[in-house]
Formats: sequence, C-alpha cells, structure tokens
Amino acid sequence: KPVIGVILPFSSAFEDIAIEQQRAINLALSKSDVPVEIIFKDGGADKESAVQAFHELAGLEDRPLAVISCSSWASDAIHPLAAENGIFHIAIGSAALNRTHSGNTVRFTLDAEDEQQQLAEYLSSFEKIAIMAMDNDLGNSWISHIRHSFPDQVAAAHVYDPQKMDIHEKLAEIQAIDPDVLVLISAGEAAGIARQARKIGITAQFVGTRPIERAELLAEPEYANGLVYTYPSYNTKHEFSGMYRGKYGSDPGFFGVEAFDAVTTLLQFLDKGFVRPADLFQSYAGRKFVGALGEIYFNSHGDARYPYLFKQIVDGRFQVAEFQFPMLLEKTAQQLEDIFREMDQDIALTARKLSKTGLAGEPAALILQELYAKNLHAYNCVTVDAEGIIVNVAPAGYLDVIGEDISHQEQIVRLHSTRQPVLSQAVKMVEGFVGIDLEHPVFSPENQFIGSVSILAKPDFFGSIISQKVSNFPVEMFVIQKDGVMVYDINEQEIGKNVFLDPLYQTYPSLLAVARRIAAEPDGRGRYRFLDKNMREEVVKNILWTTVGLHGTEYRLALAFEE
Ligand code: COI
Ligand code: CYT
Repeated sequence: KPVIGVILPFSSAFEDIAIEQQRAINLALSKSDVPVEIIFKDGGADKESAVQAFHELAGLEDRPLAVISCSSWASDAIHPLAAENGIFHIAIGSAALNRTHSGNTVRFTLDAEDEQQQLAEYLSSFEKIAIMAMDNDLGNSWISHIRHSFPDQVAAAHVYDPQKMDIHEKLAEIQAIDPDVLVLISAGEAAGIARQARKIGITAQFVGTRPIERAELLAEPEYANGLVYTYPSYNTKHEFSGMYRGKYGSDPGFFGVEAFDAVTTLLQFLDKGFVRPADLFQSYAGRKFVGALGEIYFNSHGDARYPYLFKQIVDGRFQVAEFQFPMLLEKTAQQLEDIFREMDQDIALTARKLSKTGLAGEPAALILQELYAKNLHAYNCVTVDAEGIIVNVAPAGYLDVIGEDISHQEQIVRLHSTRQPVLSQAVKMVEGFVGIDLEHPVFSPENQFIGSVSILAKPDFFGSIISQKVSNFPVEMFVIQKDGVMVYDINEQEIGKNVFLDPLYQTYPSLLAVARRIAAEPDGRGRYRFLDKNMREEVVKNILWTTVGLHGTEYRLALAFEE
C-alpha cells in the first residue's frame, strides 16, 4: 500500500484547524477504494517541529511517496526537503510559500499576494492602516504585501506569538495612533484580539483574511460583527459539506475543503499508477479540477487559482458581503464602457480614412483589416454603401457577406436618417447570429454622405467579459434590452427570450414588475422571486442594475444574488 504522510499543526494554537483537516482527509478516504495508508504527524507550532515530523516520515521503512503539510511556515520548511528527498509534496493552508525547488510542490492555497490584490480594493478606501499579524511566514508576508501596496497608509504593524498571545501593549500602541482600519492576520485567535481591541476603545474597522473564518469569531459577535475579510468563493453545496456536517455536527471551513480536495485528487492519480514526484506534479500543473473548492486551476508552478470574494460578519454570522455587489457591477460596467469607447474612437478614425479611399476596393479593405486587427472583440468589420448594401469586409474569410442588403436593420435605418454614429440593439445579422453592431457614417471629402463603416461584435461579446467575473461566484449577471429581450445570461436557454412575452417568466409577477422598472430606469435595485442560478428551485433574489451603451442605445447590465 502506498503511504501518504500528513503533517498538521496538532499541538499548536491552530489545533482546531488540524482536527478539521484530519476529519476531512478521513472523509476523503472513506469515499475512495484506492488502497493507501495515511500517517498523521504533529507539525507543532513552528518550522522546527514540522521539519522533525518530516524527517520521521522520510526515515520510515515504508517511506511515504507523498507528504501533505498545513501552514505556511511548515510548508515552507518542508518544500526543499521534500524535493531533495524525492517525495511529492502538497501544501494546504499555506498562503505564503517561498518556492526554491520546481516541479515537486503543489499548493491548494491561493498565494497571499493574490489575495492581497483583492483585499487592497477594500483597504484603498482607508487612510490610516494598522496591522496585527501572527509572527510567522504568513503574518510577515502579509505585512510586506500590504506595506508595498500602501506605503503611506500603514501607520503601525505589530506581530504577536499565537502561542502566547502577547498583544496587550501592541494593542495599546495601536489605540494611541487611532487607525481607521485594523487588519488582523489571524485565525480563531482574532476573537480575543477583537474583544480586547474594542474594550480599550479601538473603534477601527476590523479586516481579516482567509484563516479568520473560524467558529470562535461568532462566540461573542458584539466584538467581531462588522469584520470584513477576503475568502475563497467555493462550492458550499458540494457533497463534502453535507458529509462533514452529518458526521461531525458542524460546518467545515475552507481548511477542511482544501484537505478534502488535496487527498481526493491525489488518490485519483495514485489510482492511475502515478508514483514518481514529477508525474504527480504534472498531473496538477496547468490543469483544471472541479471539486469541493469549485473550479480550480493550477498554474505551471503548481499554485492553485480560484476566485475570492468579500465576506463579513453580520448578525453573528459569516455572510457574503453585500457591498461587493455594487462594486462588481460598476467594475463590469466600466470595463464594457471602456471597450465601447475604444471601439468608437477606432471606428471614428477609420471613417475619416475611408473618406479618402471610398468604401469598396483594396485600399479600403486594408483600412478595414487594420480596424479589425486592433479590436479583440470584433467578429468582422464591413463598409455599407448609401443604399445599405455591404460593399467590403475584413478579414477576407467573410467575403461572402459582400452584396448583402442590410438597409432594413434598425441601426442602418437610424444611421441613414440621422447620419450620426449608431450602436444597434441585439439584432439578427447576415452572418447568422444575433449580435450588436457599431456603425459610423462616412462622408466624401466634399462632405457627401457615402455610407458607413461597421464593427460587428463577436456573438459572445457580453459573455466573454461577464462570465469571467462571475465564475464560482454566488451571483448572476445578465444584459437585457429595454424591450425586455435577454441579450446575455449565464443560462444560455434564456438568451434571446423576451421577459415580457416568454412563458418562462409569466408566472413570476415580482420578476415582471422589476423588469418593467429595469426597462424604464437606467439604474436601480429591487427584489423578485424566480428560479435559482441552476433553474431548479424558486428563490428570492436581490437585483441591482445599471446602463451601458453608446450613441443613445442603452443596454441594462444587471446583477442578481440570492437573498
Ligand atoms: C497559512 O499559513 O496560510 C494558514 O492559513 C495557516 C493556518 C494554520 C493559520
Ligand atoms: N452584418 C454586419 N449588419 C450585419 O448583418 N457585419 C454589419 C451589420
């Protein structure tokens, strides 16, 4: 039987985390019939204890072919030793890792530097930042990342020993500088820090990171309420959570989820006959998995990537923070507006160039090719004459659209009557799909209207921007026209349907009411009852919307999340 060594911080301030991970690993084993022996070792509270545990494992007669370790400090110490001893290594609960050896360590925890980029979006609204961090690789790496992003805002950074909780004087110093935010790089011990901080009069907003979501924080919610933290957006409905709850009577946290997926994937690869570290490493690197973590991707270094969200302790519960939804909606709208604006500037310039060459022929085709090449979201670029006939196209693969009459399309009708730039609604294009088309008029050097130039956006234009923003996220985003037509939705079956007419929506009066408001108002928020993201059960959703578009054409961009 292959042996796997697992080094967890049992005799440390993080014992609860070690126990959760051990339980998760036992659940993963119980679900698999791959023969394997797991040896748990106590990694203690520091690097030395973790290294000793590793040497004990490496010295066994039945040497493990893989070692799993939890905590940044333990994993950082084991990483080179595992590589030198030819033992495959998986790091869990390890946000800080200094990689010195390639091709041997796979890590399920997102790096603190990536998590910090997200946290920075929130921290950037504060002027005076204080930090209290556990004195180890994790805490110290966070301090340096935050200092790097906010060199002028960090007014104090203190470290404490989580085994001793020597925090009194440090908190007094923080109280004296009166910061507006206090960042805690802590796990469950944050509960005690929060209590003491409030008791001595620190009024700062509390902020945390992934390890802070531990049950202790909810024991005295009067101190922890309001705390905002970054946390992985994982699939809490995965069967693992239910199995854990059923067996142990409490919800697993992210530490358990990582441990479960680490062992589940490793057993799959052992089952395929992989035993050499390089083969096991290559089974992860550059690949995607779907597990209790949701969809995760490992880059070529072996580091996992997955989305994070903001959570907040509200009413004594860990909740998805609502403030991030308007932020996400705004950010997405801004990105769409930036793309529209850039397309519009490029096409305006192209229209001036075409004034000299005319719309048909080789010189005009070269100008269209330039416009096409510069626009990532362009499906093709055409010129249309004053009668509404397509007379030129780039790239050359679409030559068969030349000669098509599009004079009846709503945007062409508008352009011909106003001789102003237009953005279409989502309409059926001669290319065979429903798309959106941006057109500018072209005038001859004598200022005669000669036709127009167009960028036709790719059929999945909205989807390509929006889907990356919501993957693994407990939200949906969609694009709807003022006439009620769904232009983009995560559920493909809804695209093209008219909310006001399609039978799918007619039995949901609160949805119809909110849709009428969306049609009438450029931005707003509301509530309605409809099917969940997977179209299974009826749920109540909150919705926020805003408007994107050009030249008077408006698309409503909406974000909905379950209440
Ligand atoms: C980390 O090092 O990233 C951890 O989450 C360690 C944990 C034991 C607090
Ligand atoms: N196709 C296109 N309308 C179409 O149908 N490329 C532009 C405008």
